[in-house]
Amino acid sequence: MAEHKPRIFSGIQPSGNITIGNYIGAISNWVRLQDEYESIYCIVDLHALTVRNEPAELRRRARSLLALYIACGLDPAKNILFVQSHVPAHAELTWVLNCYTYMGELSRMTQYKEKSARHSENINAGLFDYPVLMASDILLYQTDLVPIGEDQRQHLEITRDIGERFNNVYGDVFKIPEAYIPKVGARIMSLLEPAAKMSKSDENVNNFISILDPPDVIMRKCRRAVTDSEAEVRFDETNKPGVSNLMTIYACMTGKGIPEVEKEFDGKGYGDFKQAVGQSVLDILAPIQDTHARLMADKAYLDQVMAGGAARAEGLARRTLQKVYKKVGLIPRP
Ligand code: AQP
Repeated sequence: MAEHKPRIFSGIQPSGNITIGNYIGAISNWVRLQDEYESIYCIVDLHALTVRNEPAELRRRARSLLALYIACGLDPAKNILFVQSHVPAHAELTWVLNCYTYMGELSRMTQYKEKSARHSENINAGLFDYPVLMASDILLYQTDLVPIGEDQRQHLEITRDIGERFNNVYGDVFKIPEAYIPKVGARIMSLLEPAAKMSKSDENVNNFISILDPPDVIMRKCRRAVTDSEAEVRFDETNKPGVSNLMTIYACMTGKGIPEVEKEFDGKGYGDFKQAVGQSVLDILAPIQDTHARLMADKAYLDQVMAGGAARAEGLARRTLQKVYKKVGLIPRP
């Protein structure tokens, strides 16, 4: 009998070129987990509509993100890789779950508060409802584990709350998922403002390293990253947030522990340290960038992966959606 593996679901919005924060906090863990789990990784393009995009650019970024998933090491033969808008069940389940989610709990979401402050000209209902779409993404697939960065912890908690609330009324319809948040690298900070999270949609490109930045840009951004006046490579997130963030990046890129990094740079200045951080990022990103460029030139292959992934995801998602429709009292289509 085939062994039944627990299931993973996760995704990234094509809201910009993904950063080393997205790579360290999410994708690198997905790659590590892909053999142990049946994994479903989504390009959550519907989520990206919560802010304004240039349509052709959004399409390009979604395709590029699929190429990056593969270039980072996600094997399309082992994992289901697909685009959220290709599987209508995500939007359909969102409507149902909206009716089981309270305005009060959505208005407490940190991301909603931050994004509505940042996009005060466009505080749309989609931004408010973002966590319900995310809950639908996860619950549709009867997911066991959701590997995410720290910033998504609150959204995973509301996903669990919505799922449990629904199950309490209708029986065990949804599996209640657990979060998988890495111990190191769950919150990579902005390079120039280390009190804020590194984000791909940041207006200042010097705050993040994009996974597709050319080598000279990566080295320059590392050189310019904010540190402090102590000239001591020591991990102390409260008093040395900039240096501690660079240490975390270096540790994640090299696979070294933080104490080992402290020892390695004992007595060395920030110049040497930043050079080493930049080089460690380049070493990881160079092969990813090469593969990404090759895949982007092969539209037929990316289309084939997208179509195959959507077909497999659709089959799983429909099963859950039909169960939900039946439970809430909708007539099955004759
Ligand atoms: N700085 C970060 N450090 C560690 N993990 C991070 N993630 C995001 N930023 C960091 C994780 O990456 C995954 C994808 O996130 P998303 O695209 O769905 O949305 P997000 O969390 O809002 O990421 P961004 O980069 O900040 O996007 P924008 O700028 O569009 O809002 C998630 O697992 C997230 O935790």
